[in-house]
Amino acid sequence: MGIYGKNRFLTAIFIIIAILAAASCSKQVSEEIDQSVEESFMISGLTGEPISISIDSLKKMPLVTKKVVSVSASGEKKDFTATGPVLEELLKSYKKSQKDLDGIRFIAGDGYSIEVPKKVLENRDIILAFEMDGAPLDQESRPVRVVIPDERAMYWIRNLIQIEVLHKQDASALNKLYFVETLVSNIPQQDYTYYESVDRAVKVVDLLNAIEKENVAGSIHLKAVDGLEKDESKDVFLKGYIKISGKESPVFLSPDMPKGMHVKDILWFTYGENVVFTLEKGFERLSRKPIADKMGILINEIIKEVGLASAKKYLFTAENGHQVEVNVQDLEKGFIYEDHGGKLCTYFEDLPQNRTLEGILSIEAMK
Ligand SMILES: Nc1nc2c(c(=O)[nH]1)N[C@H]1C(S)=C(S)[C@@H](COP(=O)(O)O)O[C@H]1N2
Ligand SMILES: [Mo]
Repeated sequence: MGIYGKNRFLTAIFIIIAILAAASCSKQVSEEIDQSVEESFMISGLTGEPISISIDSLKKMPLVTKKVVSVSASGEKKDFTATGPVLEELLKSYKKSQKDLDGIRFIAGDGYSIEVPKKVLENRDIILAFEMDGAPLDQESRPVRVVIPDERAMYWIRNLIQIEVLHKQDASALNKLYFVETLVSNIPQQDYTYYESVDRAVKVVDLLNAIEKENVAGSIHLKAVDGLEKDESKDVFLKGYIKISGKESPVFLSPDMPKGMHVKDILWFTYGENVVFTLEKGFERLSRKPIADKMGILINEIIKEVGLASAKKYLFTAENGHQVEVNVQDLEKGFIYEDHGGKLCTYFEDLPQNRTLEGILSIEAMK
């Protein structure tokens, strides 16, 4: 390489260094600009008008710094230190207390949202963290990461943009129980791709329409086989699917919903005065008993598990429309089992078998 060539080489290196320096410089500048943007989130439903809360104003409030452990759905644990005011402190400036609220919903910028039930509001500190481990939050978590020590990480919402204060009517008594297996065999099903497999799913809209045509108010309460319980807004629920075959079914999900909002292995969920129960999942949680060459579950155990209203008589309805009334005393001898064709059937031990139904759809507490 001649002198001239060497110079050209050095010039090229110099230019590259200059470009890199400029790039890193402008990156720094853009980060600074980003941080100086007034970050904020909204609170709705607390007072008449929605309120905007700036992160700068949070920083001026009494702060807590707390060592916390988050436990993910898979059981993985992470330790960190969260810094921020508690929600109760923020509500105090509006003369409110979280203990008096019916429920709140945290809404994130990425489409994730979660309802925090009254029980959690009554018992837990809710930290509105703007710092983790002494450093500003990462881009995914800003402007606030909610931290509720001793509660599941599903409540620890990142990227908080809104707190919706919920106003709830008293939950209605549950009068009618449906079996999901029979329900879904009578409504349209479709293919649903779930990771590597193609399973079957139904639209939540179709499922709920098969139960009740009228508009039902209130949240949906779901319980999974591992004991997880969760409220979901009707709006969110109606946009989703229930996957009914393959892994983790029944699972509430939707292709355009963050995975953290999916509810796997549903044992039951409520819809107004109705509760939809999965017999197949009942076998994993309730005691089973052999009937002939099949396994059954005591009807009373199912009723107790879902909290169906007590009554003197219960009306059993099959998918073909056949109905029988059963006295509460006879119920303790009753079982539900799945026959060889996959149909859910009733069986009443030591009783005349005129109470037997095939393709059982629902059990209703008679008023
Ligand atoms: N904005 C937002 N926050 C979220 C979620 C999400 O998808 N988006 N997932 C939640 C769920 S289900 C869990 S288990 C935790 C996971 O927290 P990690 O990512 O810090 O482990 O965040 C919660 N907060
Ligand atoms: Mo999660």
